[in-house]
Amino acid sequence: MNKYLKTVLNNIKLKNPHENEYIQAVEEVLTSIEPVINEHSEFEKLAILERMTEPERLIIFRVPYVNDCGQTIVHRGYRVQFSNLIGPYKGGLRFQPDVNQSIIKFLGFEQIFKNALTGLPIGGGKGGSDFNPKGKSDGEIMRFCQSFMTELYRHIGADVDVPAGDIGVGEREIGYLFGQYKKIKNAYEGGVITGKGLSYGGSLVRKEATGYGLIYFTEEMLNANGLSLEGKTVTISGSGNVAIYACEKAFQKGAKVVAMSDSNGCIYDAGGIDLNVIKQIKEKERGRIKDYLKHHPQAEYFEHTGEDSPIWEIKTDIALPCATQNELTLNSTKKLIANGLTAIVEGANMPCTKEAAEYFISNKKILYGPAKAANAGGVAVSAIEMSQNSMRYYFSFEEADKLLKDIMKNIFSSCQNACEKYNLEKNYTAGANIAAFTKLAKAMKAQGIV
Ligand code: NDP
Ligand code: 2IT
Repeated sequence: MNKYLKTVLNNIKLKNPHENEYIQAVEEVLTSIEPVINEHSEFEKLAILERMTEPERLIIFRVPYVNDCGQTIVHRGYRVQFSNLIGPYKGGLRFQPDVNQSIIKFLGFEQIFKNALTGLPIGGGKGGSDFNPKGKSDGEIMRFCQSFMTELYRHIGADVDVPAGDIGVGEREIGYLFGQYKKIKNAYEGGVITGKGLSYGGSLVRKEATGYGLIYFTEEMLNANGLSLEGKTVTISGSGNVAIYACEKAFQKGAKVVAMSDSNGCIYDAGGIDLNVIKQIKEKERGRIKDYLKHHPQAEYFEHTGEDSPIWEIKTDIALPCATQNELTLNSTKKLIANGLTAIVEGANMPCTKEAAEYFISNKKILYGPAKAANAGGVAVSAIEMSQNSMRYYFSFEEADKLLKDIMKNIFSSCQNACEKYNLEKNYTAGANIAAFTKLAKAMKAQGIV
């Protein structure tokens, strides 16, 4: 590895010793941009990599709320404002008990590159809390969101930092967060948060955007390699926002989704998943995926017990991990490949462990669509929501969907062009990192030492 890259990576490991997810995300980017670093000897003097890997700021705050029993509970809130090189900090909020500094920083770091790939003017940020929304009443969720925003509001703004949803934060939470922001500021600033409900400033297609975008990207990648989605078997981990709309679009494209999961286990329905039942269980009842069998007793359920998710043991042409980071291990990778996998495309952020990702990349027969390119549709339509808020005008579903489709197409082209330019064969991970990094490094150089 190039000496400058090696030094930067070693320093990051020394400075952030317990931040495994953050180090994993940085290492992947740094190892794949070597050909660009070799072309630019001035980057070292300008500390381009040191600046790109150090967040502009990381805000940590106390979030107290009163639960339904009258007990005061204290959580920790985070917002990392990683880079505003090409636009306001932009990225979701995650409410999940595992949330910690490493996870927020890895997500914020990934977001800088993903957002650059969309071609839209958005920088990178991320936030969240170790609060667990599961099993909480609407009142508890509302009070938690209000408390979270009572601190966050002073750090955000339509031209400063624009949060949105992620795991555990959907339209309900965004509504409560926005309501509290508006109350504090006494102003309707629609572009301060995205993923809003359609009745008060949201965009058509935002709900569907990440999942639909993932399938548009998959289709581009397959077509470029002489393949198509028609008739393919697909398995999708997770059954949240990304997974549900990836499933919907996959069916529309003539593929057959046979398995989905949640953190407890996965269902397998050989005839094809009944997505209306999944929507009913997950979007309305907030229930467990196992309940699918009450509606479809012919389906099978496999409990998630060990480290590896049972969903990756199911034979499939296309695997779409859409749950969480490091959900797909080397062991699962080998099983998927032994079962005849054609393509893996990431809906979740960094769903493959380091070893799994490296194994996929080294296997030239597998097409591998990396998260920061393939799941960028969500944030892209968030940026389109911001544009509509500024214009005081709304696009139709067809207009917003067409913009999304074109963006995903362009993202795939950017990855492919970088692969061609640097002779990377079909290593779209390196292609995505190089395309985004090139743009960001240029902006950083132009803006001086700040
Ligand atoms: P949701 O909260 O809507 O759904 C998350 C899903 O993943 C649930 O089915 C959940 O199961 C499952 N899951 C979460 N943690 C685990 C775990 N540790 N093991 C197994 N399953 C798990 O979130 P989203 O669909 O919005 O997000 C999913 C992924 O996509 C995340 O990685 C997110 O960062 C990424 N993403 C989201 C975007 C968006 O616009 N929402 C945009 C781009 C990426 P359970 O209910 O049992 O916890
Ligand atoms: O990971 C992601 O890109 C998101 N959670 C969406 C972020 C956004 O600002 O819409």
